[in-house]
Amino acid sequence: MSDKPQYKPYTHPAGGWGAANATARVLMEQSVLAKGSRALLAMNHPDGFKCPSCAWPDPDREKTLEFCENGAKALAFEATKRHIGAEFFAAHTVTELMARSDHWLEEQGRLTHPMRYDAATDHYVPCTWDEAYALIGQHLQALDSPDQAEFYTSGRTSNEAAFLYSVFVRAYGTNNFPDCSNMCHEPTSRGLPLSIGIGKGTVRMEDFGKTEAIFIIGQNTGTNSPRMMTELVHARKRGTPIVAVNPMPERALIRFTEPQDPIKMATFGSTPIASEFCHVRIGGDAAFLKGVMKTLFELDAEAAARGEPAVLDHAFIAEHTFGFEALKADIEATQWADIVAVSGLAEEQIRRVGAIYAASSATIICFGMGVTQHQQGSRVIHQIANLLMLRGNFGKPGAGICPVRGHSNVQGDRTVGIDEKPSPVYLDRLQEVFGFNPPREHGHHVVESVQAMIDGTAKVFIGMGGNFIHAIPDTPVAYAAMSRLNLTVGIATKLNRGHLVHGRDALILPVIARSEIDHQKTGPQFVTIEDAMSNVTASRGVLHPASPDLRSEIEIVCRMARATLPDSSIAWESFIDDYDLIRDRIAQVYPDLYAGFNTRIRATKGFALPVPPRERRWNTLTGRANFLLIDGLDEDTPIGGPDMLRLSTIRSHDQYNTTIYTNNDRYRGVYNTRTVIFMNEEDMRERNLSEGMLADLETISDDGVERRLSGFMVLPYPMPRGSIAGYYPELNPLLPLSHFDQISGTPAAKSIPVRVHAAATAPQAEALQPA
Ligand SMILES: Nc1nc2c(c(=O)[nH]1)N[C@H]1C(S)=C(S)[C@@H](COP(=O)(O)OP(=O)(O)OC[C@H]3O[C@@H](n4cnc5c(=O)[nH]c(N)nc54)[C@H](O)[C@@H]3O)O[C@H]1N2
Ligand SMILES: Nc1nc2c(c(=O)[nH]1)N[C@H]1C(S)=C(S)[C@@H](COP(=O)(O)OP(=O)(O)OC[C@H]3O[C@@H](n4cnc5c(=O)[nH]c(N)nc54)[C@H](O)[C@@H]3O)O[C@H]1N2
Ligand SMILES: [Mo]
Repeated sequence: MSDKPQYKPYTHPAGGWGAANATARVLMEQSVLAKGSRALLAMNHPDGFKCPSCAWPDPDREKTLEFCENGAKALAFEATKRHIGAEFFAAHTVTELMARSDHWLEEQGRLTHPMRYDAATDHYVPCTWDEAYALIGQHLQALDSPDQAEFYTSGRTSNEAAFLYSVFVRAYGTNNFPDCSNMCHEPTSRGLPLSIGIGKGTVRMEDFGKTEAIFIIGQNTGTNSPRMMTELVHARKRGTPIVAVNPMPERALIRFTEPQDPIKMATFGSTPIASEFCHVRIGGDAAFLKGVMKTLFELDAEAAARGEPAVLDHAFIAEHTFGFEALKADIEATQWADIVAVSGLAEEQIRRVGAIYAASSATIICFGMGVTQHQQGSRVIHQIANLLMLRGNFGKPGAGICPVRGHSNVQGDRTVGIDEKPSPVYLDRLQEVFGFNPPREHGHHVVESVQAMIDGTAKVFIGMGGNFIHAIPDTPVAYAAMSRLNLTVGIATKLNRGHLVHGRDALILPVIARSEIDHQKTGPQFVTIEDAMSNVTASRGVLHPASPDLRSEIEIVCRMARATLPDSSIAWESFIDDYDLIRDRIAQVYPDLYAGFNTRIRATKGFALPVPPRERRWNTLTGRANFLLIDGLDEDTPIGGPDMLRLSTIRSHDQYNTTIYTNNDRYRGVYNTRTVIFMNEEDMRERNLSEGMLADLETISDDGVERRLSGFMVLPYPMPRGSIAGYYPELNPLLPLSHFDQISGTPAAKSIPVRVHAAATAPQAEALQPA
């Protein structure tokens, strides 16, 4: 195939041979066929390591393989034979590297040596680990206040490393914990507790086998948590209805072939997934959910009139909930015409969905970034909880809420202390167990930490994994702010943009990866993670580390702590030698969750942390599950005139967040390019745009800042009118830092108000190759 941009709409089922081929190809391309295949056999097995790609749990069934195409990609790019050390950095200045694409940076391979930025030559030069820790210690000690440092975490970090990191940072004296979760499922972590008393999902894997209806709202399962497709395929084969709500008809939500089902693959068989595909407008989910609730109230009234069994679970509502009358009044006051206009869905379809929901005595609602990344993302989640509560879908088999988490340990990191708003109970425990007085004042989340950099109050940034600068909004402003810092530290496996946009001093510290053996004084260590269903499991690497100069994240945290707090009475060094000692401390700080941690994690394949709503216990201010309201139907503040479009920034099939594996997006038919926008044909016509033309995008905002991007190729796509989509992180310069969910601070990356016009200068209609 040529390397020119191509657009070739995909009409086959997702999964199947395409996925199997892609798996083999990526292992070959990264030269890890033998090593990679061996590692894949150990992935997600009790004696092996947890897949670094997503947070979907392992099913409790014996299967020889438990991985997916995108897990294989993540592994292949982690286990790659390509390495970059001192010679690589000697050959390229940082300015040169900055001009390269994210894809190129990722392709260079694993980092193998600690590096320090040398401003005189604009190169990263090798340094020793001791020099690196000393530099960090000096900078942190020199600050006027610990609150001038920002300590970022990305969700791949293990429980053990995250726990120690949170102890170190608090012993140093701040709660500044910007976390990838702040850009992701924070509306779940902060919003959902107001409804049901916990910011986690209430569903366990076994519930998928017992459910009578599944909703998937704003989540691209086939790409971002492909192992979940197995549960969907099984459910559909049993005849369970599946309702998908999405502005994009994502291929795997329509038809899917299990890549591990050889008969289906050979016979081109496939399973239809969504029994009802709701082609919602971007930002139309609250309207949709209110429409489904309205149907329920109407059906319930009709049933009562006819003397038939009730549709609402009145017993559950009476015994377990608060605020029912207010919700009822709100829904009754909402007009169908408005619901239809805002959701973009026909009343008839919403009523059909309502009937599916009413007929199911156990429903699961799953959701992803299409729900959370809106200006009122938290309140949309409240509507999901409301809908579930109306039929008592908490605390019974086959039912509940299922936020599909992103990073493999993003949920666990929060549980063990990565939290800018720590609870007083936790801080008291920390004080008791470690004997220091932790700071009580709340710290910065992601948006606040960027603001502190812009304001010049932040001086030091330490990134425990991730690619902060590329994941956050307002890219150019963020770059400038980051460049003014005294010190930036990237603790990472691969080179990324975050290492190139750096402070006056800068360090790149390479780590042992999840798939690699972590050998310490007391022998090979294992770490633990908590998946999206609150199961805690062990992860043991099986491959040899990419270089002898790598260190574990745990060692790096402990040595940073010692260099910064030389007089600390905490025995940091002991934790490096034996990770059991860390788990003992976790058990002491969280006795309700982790008592007997070391014994329990060894005795079984893992254990589940308690989720009180499963027992209909509600840890809320009212002691009940709360029906909560959203004002009106718009989850994003209306701004701009009739030419405003809502832009959703999404992932392609071949990327992992800011890591770009290839420039293809197979299921959406896009090849060799990422600078595209998916657009409804009517919206294109209105703007005199045709397929393959290049367009300019401009954010509509009232803050007086101009945000524009040029040269994005327009692709006609089945999008609802007024809704367009394109890829993150390329489109992040259009996302204002101030455009976020008020309850959680999560940037509204799925609803940027924009104007689109034909590009002023670019050559037109020639860029796209005929497919
Ligand atoms: N292979 C792979 N796996 C991943 C990741 C990855 O990048 N690559 N990232 C990981 C991470 S950190 C996360 S958080 C998850 C992300 O996984 P997802 O939650 O699936 O995230 P996105 O791809 O951003 O897009 C979500 C979906 O929301 C839809 N959508 C957009 N706007 C709206 C809306 O207003 N309403 C509704 N109902 N839908 C909307 C989009 O069309 C898209 O299908 O995946 C994790 N797993
Ligand atoms: N516009 C827009 N912006 C978004 C989103 C969106 O949908 N739209 N999504 C948001 C979401 S959901 C998220 S979660 C964030 C993601 O934000 P981040 O989590 O910060 O970004 P990643 O791209 O996942 O980070 C990749 C880097 O992590 C490092 N890494 C990989 N494995 C390891 C490891 O085992 N240890 C260590 N120490 N480092 C490792 C590698 O160096 C790699 O380059 O982006 C957010 N930003
Ligand atoms: Mo995420």
